[in-house]
Amino acid sequence: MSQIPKSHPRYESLRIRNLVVRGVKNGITSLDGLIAHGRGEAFDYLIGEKTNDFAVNSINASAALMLLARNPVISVNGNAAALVPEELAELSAILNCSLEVNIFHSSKEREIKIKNYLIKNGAKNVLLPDKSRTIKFLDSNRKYVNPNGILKADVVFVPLEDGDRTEALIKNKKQVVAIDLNPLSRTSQKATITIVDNIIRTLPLLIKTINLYKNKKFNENKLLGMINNYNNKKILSRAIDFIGYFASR
Ligand code: PTJ
Repeated sequence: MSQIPKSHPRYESLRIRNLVVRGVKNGITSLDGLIAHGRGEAFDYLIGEKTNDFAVNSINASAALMLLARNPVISVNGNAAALVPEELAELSAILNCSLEVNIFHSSKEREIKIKNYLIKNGAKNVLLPDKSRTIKFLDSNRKYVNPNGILKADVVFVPLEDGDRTEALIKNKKQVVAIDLNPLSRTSQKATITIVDNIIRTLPLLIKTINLYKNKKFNENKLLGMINNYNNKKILSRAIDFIGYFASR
């Protein structure tokens, strides 16, 4: 892996890219994860590589939804694990919920490596899919779920993935919080709440927001009000408008 001088104008972008490359080398991230990351980089460029107000609105609503959930669960794939392992562990601790390894490109070996990597980074409760339990309306490897995690969850947190699952989770009567830099993706369009931002920037902010709501003892009505006032279609339109404006400057 190349050493990047801190003075490089694209230092932060190259630093993040290296995390994914390291993930591949350590057997955590799939080769396809590199392509997914490149797509994300392109969209990140188009949103100015910063957390915009439309993402902050989604993060606030997501914090409320996750705090109100009876059985929230955090789904983890090879890219998310490589990029934000400590933050995923912390989120699972503050929500008192499980992390569940769920990958598209089937590999038992990679599932175990992801689990061990999360534990090494502080996670206490990491579930693996149970090959005898499935959710409906899905044919890919993502259909296999853990009965104590995704199967019984009412809210599933899905940080960055391809678009075959969110719609299926919704049809399985679950609510989905997704992070996706591409506001046009199937995942973005189908999720209950879509955070159009880089997972690297979102996770610390989401953790901060959940802690704030907990410290201020926001009650159920207040949290429900935040969710009811949230409109995902409008948020996605704002993100798409922003990209149009940003690209035409
Ligand atoms: O580990 P696996 O086998 O489950 O595979 C995971 C990947 C991500 C490879 C798989 O789900 C996949 O192929 O995904 P896609 O179809 O490439 O979609 C990934 C989406 O995530 C795209 O819409 C990207 O724009 C977006 N994305 C990529 N990097 C980031 C991101 N969104 C937020 N933050 C990122 N850093």
